Amino acid sequence: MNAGSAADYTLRIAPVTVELAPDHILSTIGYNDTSPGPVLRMREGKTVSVDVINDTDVPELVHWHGMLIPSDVDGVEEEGTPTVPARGRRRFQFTPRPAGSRWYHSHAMAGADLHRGSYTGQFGFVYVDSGNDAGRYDQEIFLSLRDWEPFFTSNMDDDDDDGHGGPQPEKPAMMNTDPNGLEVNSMTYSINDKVLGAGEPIRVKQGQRVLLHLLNASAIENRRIALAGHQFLVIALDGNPVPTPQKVDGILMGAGERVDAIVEMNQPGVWILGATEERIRSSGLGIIVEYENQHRQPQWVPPPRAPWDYTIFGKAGATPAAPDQTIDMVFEKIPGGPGSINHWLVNGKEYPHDGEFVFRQGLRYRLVFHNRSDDSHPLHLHRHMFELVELNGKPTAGIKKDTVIVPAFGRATVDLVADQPGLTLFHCHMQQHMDYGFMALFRYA
Ligand SMILES: [Cu+2]
Repeated sequence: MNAGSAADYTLRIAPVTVELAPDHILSTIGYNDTSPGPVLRMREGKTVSVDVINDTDVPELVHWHGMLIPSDVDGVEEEGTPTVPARGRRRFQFTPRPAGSRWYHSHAMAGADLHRGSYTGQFGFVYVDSGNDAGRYDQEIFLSLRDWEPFFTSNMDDDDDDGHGGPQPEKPAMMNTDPNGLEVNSMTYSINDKVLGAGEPIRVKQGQRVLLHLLNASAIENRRIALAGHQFLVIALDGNPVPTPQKVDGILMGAGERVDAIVEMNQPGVWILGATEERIRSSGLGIIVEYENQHRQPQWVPPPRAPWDYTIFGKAGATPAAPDQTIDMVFEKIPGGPGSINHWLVNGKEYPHDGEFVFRQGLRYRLVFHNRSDDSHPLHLHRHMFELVELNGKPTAGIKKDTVIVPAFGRATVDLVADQPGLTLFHCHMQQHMDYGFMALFRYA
């Protein structure tokens, strides 16, 4: 902890330019002169020090998403992590765990300022290595899905959201029909720092197994992707191996979620890996996959439209242990009306609440997420992993996550053991929803 000695990692927060394409260069805030920031590799269980240097004029926070680490280093002001002051620096020390695909990003509030927090380029992968990775793949590639140049709009299309057409167990009999307020949308999309076609392709050879680490680093949107001509073998969700790996044609990821998937390269050609929604893909969200000695135009083939269903990756027939306590959480939208921003309620109130959410150390909790709104929300619990036990009435077990999409008017139930004393933030991972009420703080009794 000696400030004179070098830390294991240094992250410098400062203005950066991102060359999405030769004719499209934008200015944002990033880490170490790049966005995304560097892929940080850490060893599970080996304590690390990180110097965060803030070369901007506002206080910042670096959150370590998906790690089981104490509140004072988690990177969340509400949990008591000290901010990194404007033009200042601070050293953090923690022991990364568990192994798997994690990420780091700004946890600053943004409110109506679309140049702050997770709207900026402050994000990157952390890969926590267990030390006994079998490594049954030929290439390992990190891909983060992003949108840029956000703006307010009252006309939000959400073709990517599931739930419309599916079961809607939480649809209220009486709907609030007030006019909707402003949501945030984007003009430009990328994978890592390049729009489709502007960067180097992923170069593969026939017969290779390619391990993709996928992250939805969007501040505001869930995203569905596919790789033309190929299937993904999903092996981990939010960095945690799934009980039943399955092949799928498309992957839906909520903001903040990660998926690890193996692709067997058995279809020589030149293909597009990208957003299934045409507008998003043609606005940049894609990357070319090019087989050796193949030179034709990149091909896109729409995948069969199948709903995203986490439960296919679960343990069939397993019943989770009964919880010691069940906590119901009901989420509702207060439509903002023209020109104003929607607000969000957790159990009838915007954040902060008066200490309703309490864990007792060692007890097993069941959280029931009732989404009584017409949006799908990626809900994130800090500093803990939960096990998905039910989605819209379908039971499951064995899927460990830190973020779960609860579909529009849908319900998800998760179990966890309260074994990480300290303040623990819970929120929707869409920055705008979090900033306008969709947040709760758990404390330990
Ligand atoms: Cu939300």
